[in-house]
Amino acid sequence: MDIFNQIEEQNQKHQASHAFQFQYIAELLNRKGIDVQGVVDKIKAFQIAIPSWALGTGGTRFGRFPGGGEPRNLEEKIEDIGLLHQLNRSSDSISLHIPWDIPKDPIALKQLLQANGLSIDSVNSNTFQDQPDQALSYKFGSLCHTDARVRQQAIDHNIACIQHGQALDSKVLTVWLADGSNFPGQQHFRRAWQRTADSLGSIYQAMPEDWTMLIEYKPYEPNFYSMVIPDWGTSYSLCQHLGKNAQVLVDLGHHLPNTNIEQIVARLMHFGRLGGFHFNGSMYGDDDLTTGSIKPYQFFLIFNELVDAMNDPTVKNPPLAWMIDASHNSKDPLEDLMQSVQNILTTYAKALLVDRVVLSAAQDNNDVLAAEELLRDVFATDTRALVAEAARQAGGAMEPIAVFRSLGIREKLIEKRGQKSIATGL
Ligand code: AFD
Ligand code: MN
Ligand code: MN
Repeated sequence: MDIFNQIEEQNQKHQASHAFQFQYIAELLNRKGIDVQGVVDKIKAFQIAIPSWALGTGGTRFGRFPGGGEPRNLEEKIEDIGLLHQLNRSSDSISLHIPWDIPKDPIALKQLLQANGLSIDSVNSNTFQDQPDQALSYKFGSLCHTDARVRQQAIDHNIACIQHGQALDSKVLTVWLADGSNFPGQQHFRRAWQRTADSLGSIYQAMPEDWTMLIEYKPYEPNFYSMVIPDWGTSYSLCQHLGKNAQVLVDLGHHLPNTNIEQIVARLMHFGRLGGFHFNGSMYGDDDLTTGSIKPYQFFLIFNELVDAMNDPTVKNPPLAWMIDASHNSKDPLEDLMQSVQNILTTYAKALLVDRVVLSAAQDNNDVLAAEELLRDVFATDTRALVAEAARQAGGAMEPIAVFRSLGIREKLIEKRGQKSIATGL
């Protein structure tokens, strides 16, 4: 049986209980004067890019435990994401990482993308690993390096990434740097910032007018003393230095515990400088867990700020590039991605239900309890039936993981690609 029929059949199986649950939430929202189909339409329109490096099992510091059937090349990665998109109708693009995904035949790839209903989201550069054919080492940094020749090599790599992206109609370059220092005194902080800014400037100059550069920050790496771009402030300062086509990228896992991420996204959108978003979940730091798995309330508060700013016509922030950035060490990567997408959509749906007029009034009147209770009430609302309805209307599966399992997709991938195939990535 093909996947389309299987989706139909599974949806039929769930239809009775879905209709019951959807009717209940629709009635509840109607009473509050919310346009239910309008919410469903917004959920349908929300698309989340999948990174090519999240289709295989992530490595731990001590080893890698692949589950089998991982994509062996870019074509197979596209097939995997095409499948995801067919199931959930919410993952219509793919982010590439160079040199892991150098497109060998862009024309054929574009056809494959089209056949799968996909496009290329962003192109990510990699100057955090030395490649075998590389002349100079990034041991002491890349764009921040003290040696101009190393910086030039890293600049050239980023420009090559832009060219690969152009061949596939991408318009976004994402830069994440592992540059930093391991010990106090090792690096001159001000000069390291300046060298990084100058190097990014050269890349920015080489970028086509209609491209965006996303600059990702991260507070630490294991064994580190300092990162050159540790926080949103540094990322923002670099964007200011570069120009209007540079934007800050927020990765949910790149904050120290208890950081108020919702406030960060609100600030950045207020400044018109939030360009993109990497979804994942984290307990301690850059854990790259399933989105929404650890701190669902915080995740909702973040989405609440995003939606608030997206709905506010006075906010001049460009549309955001949404992407999952996760690592799957113990779950099937495709199942984990589907779980993440579901969690993102149910949380987005909640944020859409916030009555912003009432919330603003409570805030202006300093009615602390009313403001907080309004958010808590929405957070407690079960939005799963709204997301299932969006999937159903879009021709996707109301229970995508159930379809994935009942079709034995992983087993078939293992049969085709082998138990020991390993996808490129970290
Ligand atoms: C690393 C970083 C960051 C980045 C990814 C891809 O932590 O999240 O987005 O590599 O470059 O995992
Ligand atoms: Mn990231
Ligand atoms: Mn990360």
